[in-house]
Amino acid sequence: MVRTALVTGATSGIGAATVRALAGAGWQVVATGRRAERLDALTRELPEGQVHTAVFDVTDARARDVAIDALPEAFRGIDLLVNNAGLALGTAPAQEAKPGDWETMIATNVSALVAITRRLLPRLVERRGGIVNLSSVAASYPYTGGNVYGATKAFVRQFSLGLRSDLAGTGVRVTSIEPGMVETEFTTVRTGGDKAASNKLYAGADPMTAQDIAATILWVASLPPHLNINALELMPVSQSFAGFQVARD
Ligand code: NDP
Ligand code: 8X3
Repeated sequence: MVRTALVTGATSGIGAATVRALAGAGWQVVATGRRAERLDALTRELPEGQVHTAVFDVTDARARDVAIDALPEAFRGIDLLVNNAGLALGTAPAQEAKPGDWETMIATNVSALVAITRRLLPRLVERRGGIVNLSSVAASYPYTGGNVYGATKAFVRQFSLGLRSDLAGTGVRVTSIEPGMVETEFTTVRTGGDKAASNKLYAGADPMTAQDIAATILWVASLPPHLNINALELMPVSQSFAGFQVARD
């Protein structure tokens, strides 16, 4: 039986790579995001009929409902939800951050993620499906300027564990994927379009790639049904931990 995945944030980075990886493994995929032309290009790359695109802003409740209601019959039975759409905005310390950036991160990374999950849960339960949520190392390790972004990802991690608890006995699997540095458009978005800052961050660092994370998501989704990866933290070898800071007089 062909299985169907719905991947949010499929226009770029980890989401686009996940659509390619799942489709390559024979899954049907609903690919979502705001940039229609990117979704169209992705669809053209893959065998006809394997990908259905749904263009909507995850923070727009009405657009979300319309898109999910409009899924064609062949794509309605979702077996895997990949909650990937998300973003960081800004690197300033909390006392200098823009409140609007905080609101956007919470709306996208938290409120939209829980709404989509709630909406699709009955179908996932019916089909003993799975959920993969994109959290981050920022959920566990605070860093200066990570404030609300890290907090949203901590929410995602804890929500994932809470879902595991609630879904006991349903056969539905839930995984929190917690990557460190992955080279995507993430930093360009975070810096408000500063491509040079993005290039500088990744230069010489040998960061993880979107394909690395997509292969991990595919692996998680392909495990035998009695196995659940609760949480999985990944980093490039080049990235590790630094000590606490001390502010002195
Ligand atoms: P990208 O910026 O490359 O991709 C982000 C995706 O999210 C895009 O497809 C974008 O689509 C989508 N998105 C953002 N806002 C919305 C919205 N309001 N409605 C619909 N879609 C939206 O970043 P990544 O691939 O790196 O990020 C994917 C996920 O992985 C995020 O949740 C991120 O926090 C997480 N992550 C990333 C890490 C990294 O180092 N790159 C590390 C750890 C976690 P569009 O703009 O077309 O709508
Ligand atoms: C993205 C990784 O370290 O930039 O979630 O917060 S980090």
